[in-house]
Amino acid sequence: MAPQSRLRRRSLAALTAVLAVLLAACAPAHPNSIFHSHTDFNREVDHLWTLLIGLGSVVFVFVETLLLITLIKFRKREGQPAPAQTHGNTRMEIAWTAIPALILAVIAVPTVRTIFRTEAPAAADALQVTVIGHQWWWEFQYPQYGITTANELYLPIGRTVNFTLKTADVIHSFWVPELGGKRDLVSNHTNYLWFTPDSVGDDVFNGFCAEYCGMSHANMRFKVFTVKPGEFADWAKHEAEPAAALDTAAKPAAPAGKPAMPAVQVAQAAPSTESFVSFPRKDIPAYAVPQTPLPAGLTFDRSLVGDPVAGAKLVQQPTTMCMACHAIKGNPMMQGVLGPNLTHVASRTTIAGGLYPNDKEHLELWIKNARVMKPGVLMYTLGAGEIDPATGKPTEMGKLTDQQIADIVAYLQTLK
Ligand code: HEC
Ligand SMILES: [Cu+2]
Repeated sequence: MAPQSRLRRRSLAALTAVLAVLLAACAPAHPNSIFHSHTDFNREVDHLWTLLIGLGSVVFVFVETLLLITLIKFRKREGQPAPAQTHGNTRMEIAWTAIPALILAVIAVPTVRTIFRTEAPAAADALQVTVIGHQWWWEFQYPQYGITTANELYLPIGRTVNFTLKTADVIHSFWVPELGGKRDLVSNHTNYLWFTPDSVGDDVFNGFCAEYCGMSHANMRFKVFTVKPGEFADWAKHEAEPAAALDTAAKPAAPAGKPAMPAVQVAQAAPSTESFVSFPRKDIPAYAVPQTPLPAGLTFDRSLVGDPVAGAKLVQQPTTMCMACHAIKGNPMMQGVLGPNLTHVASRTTIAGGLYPNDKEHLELWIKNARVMKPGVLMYTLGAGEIDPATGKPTEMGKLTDQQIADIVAYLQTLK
């Protein structure tokens, strides 16, 4: 092949690659991009980054240009004598020491300023949120409001939120790329992080664990909803309330064939939030909806209709084990802290650290065999005859029938 056409081919290939990269940048949604700043924290970091990449580019272009000129101009030519050899050039040496030192000084000032700003204590009137990392889900407490929830944060726009970061087990890292972080959750040590969400438009943000923490590290996600202050107040008021009580005693037995669906009405009549626009959020953007495929081999009899009243009784029976790990506010039997608080579990859009949508189908399979649904979880395999992947044997725990699970799920879905 003629060298001319080889060069043309290579340039064409290079151009195509560059174009492909540029085109990739045109995709409309960048849901997990750190360059879409929606907080003061991220904007601080972004300014610094822009400055650094700007100065870095100037240095790069300058050095590469000099290099190219030198390579071309002073390249070896046929019949040329060896060039004069020089040793040392004080003026140049001073220049190439002083100029980088100056550049570093220019970089150091805003860098240190950004570190100090983002490490400073949050404003005293900040919204306080305690984040506790668990293998592999997030516990969120709002001590000022008496709320404990999991895997979904609601934050009011315009109010600084101060996160107190802790872990129940190993090191995790709290990161919402578009809002701020990442900052580690370290055993026996408390870290802090604050930012002020100012998003208008985008209001659902993906969060991640950014420090490898074991088998289901990649399944330890969460969501942040930034809402108007009024909506936040409604949400907080509702979340602080005890769970909607099902009248387990007084209800007459459901007529055969038509199970007690009216009991769900009881839950809806509980004190709730009329002004809250969408609760739980209905129109979730595609990038925030989990697409996790279901594990093979799990089945459930979908023809069953659950009875929430029976389910309410089941969850607080010692044999089902739920009480060992889960709390439901307002039910003195349910005080467990090893798993997510279930008081308002139906108000969340996802379960299991953002791994699955929070719907009937996924809840049923989850309770039947959580350890198949999400590798490594503490929650037992509870379905009768199900193999517990931790032991490879049929489970000894719960031994719930599909009907019992359907009842439990019907109850959980009333916990709005
Ligand atoms: C040994 C402790 C344990 C027992 C027993 C247990 N769970 Fe869990 N449960 C957990 C843990 C831990 C998680 C979180 C797992 C994860 O996401 O990694 C969880 C998650 C859940 C979730 C998803 C909640 C969310 O917001 O992500 C539901 C619903 C649930 N459990 C219901 C039940 C019910 C109902 C029972 C009884 C039938 C039960 N669990 C028994 C520990 C337990
Ligand atoms: Cu992790």
